[in-house]
Amino acid sequence: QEYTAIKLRVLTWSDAARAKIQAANLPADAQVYFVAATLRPETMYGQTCCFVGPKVKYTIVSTAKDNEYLFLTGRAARNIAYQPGTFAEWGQCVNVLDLDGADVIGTKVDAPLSVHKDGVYILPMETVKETKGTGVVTCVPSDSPDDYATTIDLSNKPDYYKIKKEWVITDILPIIQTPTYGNLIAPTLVTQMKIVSSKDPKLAEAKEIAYKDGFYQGTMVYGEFTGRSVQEAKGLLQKHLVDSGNAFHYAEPDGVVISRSN
Ligand code: ZZB
Repeated sequence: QEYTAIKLRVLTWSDAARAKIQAANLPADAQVYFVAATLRPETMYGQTCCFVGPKVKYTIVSTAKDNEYLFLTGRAARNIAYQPGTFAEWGQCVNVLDLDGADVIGTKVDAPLSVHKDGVYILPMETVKETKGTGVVTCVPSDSPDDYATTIDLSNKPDYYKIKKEWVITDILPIIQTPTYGNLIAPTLVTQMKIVSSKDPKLAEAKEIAYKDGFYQGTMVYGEFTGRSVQEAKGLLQKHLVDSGNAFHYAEPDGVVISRSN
């Protein structure tokens, strides 16, 4: 799978994460980035939050470049260390601190290209898979049915999810128009298919439809490439994000988990 890995810079830590980070003695000028693996770089304008699995294990690793640290699963960190470019030395990723997803909920991050310029929050998504991508999922509720369904759940039951209601952005920005589903494909599909929660099995089909329709029929209705097809805009926005230092390519090895004994 060929992902674009988007870097969301930490603005303020949640209380639980701050305590552990202080104990781990990160340098004062450390820049930590949540790394979200996406197949949809053209949708990044619409990021409203970023998801972690509350029970998933994550790690903060040093890239040994410019006081830069990455937050992601240990498995993804090792895979990325074996791709040239992101870490100063090939194969060298120094683990600084292990954290649970639950620790970082409420952290505020800067999401590149998002219209929410003051930052967005790290929120829980129970369906995040530890074995896919980086275990960090940036949320675009206009175009991802899973993200929309999770947003509704979080906004309806903030106490249950141990979050503040004001961390959940429910205002949804149209980014892509398709002839069949209008300019908010994910909310439209969730309503039409009577999807009732973020764990509804019908979400797999909704995601399939949203990918296909968005890619083959979609036109950008927001941002620099307004009026262009999604097929064109995808590559242009990926390049823009990579060239500006806000993302890098992440090719996930198929079914192979690189591991080391130490
Ligand atoms: C932003 C985004 C915007 C995404 C969208 C999708 C859509 P796939 O198709 O199964 O390979 N994702 C990434 N990692 C995980 C994970 N560990 N657990 C759960 N979900 C994950 O999945 C790739 C997409 O699934 C990624 O692209 C990411 O969400 C999420 F408008 O990033 B995406 C119709 C989908 N639209």
